[in-house]
Amino acid sequence: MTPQEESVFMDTKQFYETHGQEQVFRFWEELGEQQRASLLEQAAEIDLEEVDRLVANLLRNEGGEAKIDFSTLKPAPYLPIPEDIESDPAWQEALTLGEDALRAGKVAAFTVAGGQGTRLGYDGPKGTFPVTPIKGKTLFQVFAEKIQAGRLKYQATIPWYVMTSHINHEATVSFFEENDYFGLGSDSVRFFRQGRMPAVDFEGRIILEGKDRIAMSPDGHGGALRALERSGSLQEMQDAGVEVISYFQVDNPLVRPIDPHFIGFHLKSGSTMSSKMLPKAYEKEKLGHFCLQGDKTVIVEYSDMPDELCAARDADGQLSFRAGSIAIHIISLSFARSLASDSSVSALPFHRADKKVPFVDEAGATQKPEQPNGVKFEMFVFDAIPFATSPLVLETTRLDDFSPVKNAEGIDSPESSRKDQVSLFRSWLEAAGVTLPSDFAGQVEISPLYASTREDFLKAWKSAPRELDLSGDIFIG
Ligand code: UD2
Repeated sequence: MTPQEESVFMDTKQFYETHGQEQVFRFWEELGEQQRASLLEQAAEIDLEEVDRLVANLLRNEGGEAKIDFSTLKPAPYLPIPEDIESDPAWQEALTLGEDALRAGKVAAFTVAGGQGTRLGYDGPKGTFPVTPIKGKTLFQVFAEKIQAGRLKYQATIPWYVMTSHINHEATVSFFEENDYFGLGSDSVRFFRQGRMPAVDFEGRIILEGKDRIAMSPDGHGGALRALERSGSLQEMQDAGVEVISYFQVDNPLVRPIDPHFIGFHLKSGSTMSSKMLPKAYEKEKLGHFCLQGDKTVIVEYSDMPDELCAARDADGQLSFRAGSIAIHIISLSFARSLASDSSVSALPFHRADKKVPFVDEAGATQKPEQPNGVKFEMFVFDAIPFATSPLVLETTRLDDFSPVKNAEGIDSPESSRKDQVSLFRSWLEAAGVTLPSDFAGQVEISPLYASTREDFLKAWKSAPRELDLSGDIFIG
């Protein structure tokens, strides 16, 4: 090491010692030049004061962090979806507003794709997972085609931002390159990495996962706001005239990334962060709950909601806290910028997640624990809602917006999602007057490039109906 490097190391080590984190350098003497440089780089990325604060608040419960008061929690109001959108003046007005905003280039699409997808057991960025029933298109391809359909329909460049993490960034970008950006053009798809946080043990000590590697993990999708700002994406959007960001998760092939009704309601209501909701299908469905705490709209995550509130029912038998969040939002650009840059509100709270974190033992070997041994810290994007002006919650229907792929089997699995996609596409065909045989057992898939909404499908079909072979799978593209 040069004397200069030696002095950087001494300063860093001392700083870590003052924060009780000297164990991070315990294998220093055994490390080669490159390993030392890499460890120092990782150490420099960590905000130790933030770690101290989180350990005090979330591990030692020393207060400070605002907690939910369940005794005063109320269900948040939402705008219900009417039976027939087409004859509802408010929905038609929203449609016009949303379509105008799209034509004027005021909308950007944004996917959070930094998660690790552990539950699915798939080795690779989740967006590269095949999901459609016949063609096996990947999640990324489905979103790309829906965005492309929106671009063609509204004759606008709808830029697409994709947030990755240090774990999947390269693989994600390569996947788009290999697929020629699905025809979107590389200049209108932008990738940026989210931040990361160190994992700590239950005493608050930063965990080493290798002699020269700190256990770091993505800082949660709430990290999107600061990562959007840090990467220059918000400035870029502003320069391009974008005013609203259509936010969605990577795991949901039924999402409509370009939904003019939703955009229109957001604009019309003066909301700065709007959300789609579904009535929960059952008490413990794994959806955040839209609630009111005082006059603030908040989302209480399913894992934090007490059982009795999940089960509470209104006089008519409906679940009281039925408004479930499906993690689809419209965020005003100005709001995202204010959150990311104003330090008084930028600090979205961190949540604690106890996890099995691989660690290095005294002999320097990496061990995989059987039980949770550490804590990861994550921010949630929906914690921005209490800071929003007039946050709107809009009801949608399940088939039109939500069938995520989260688990390898059962609920929210590739199989259940394929089934839902087929049900949606069948319903479009039936609305167009195509009667499938009662014993039809095939798959149905409609390409977003043919139509990505029911209305567009009916229009396209009416103008050029096709002869379909109903004896097997039906693909319309
Ligand atoms: C999320 C919501 C839940 C409900 C559900 C609907 C949270 C905490 N809960 O549950 O209330 O709306 O979705 O499907 O969000 N991600 C990142 N970076 C990270 C962590 C996650 O980009 O550091 C992305 C991830 O790629 C995925 C999304 O965020 O697209 C959701 O993450 P999750 O699978 O941890 O959330 P989940 O399904 O428990």
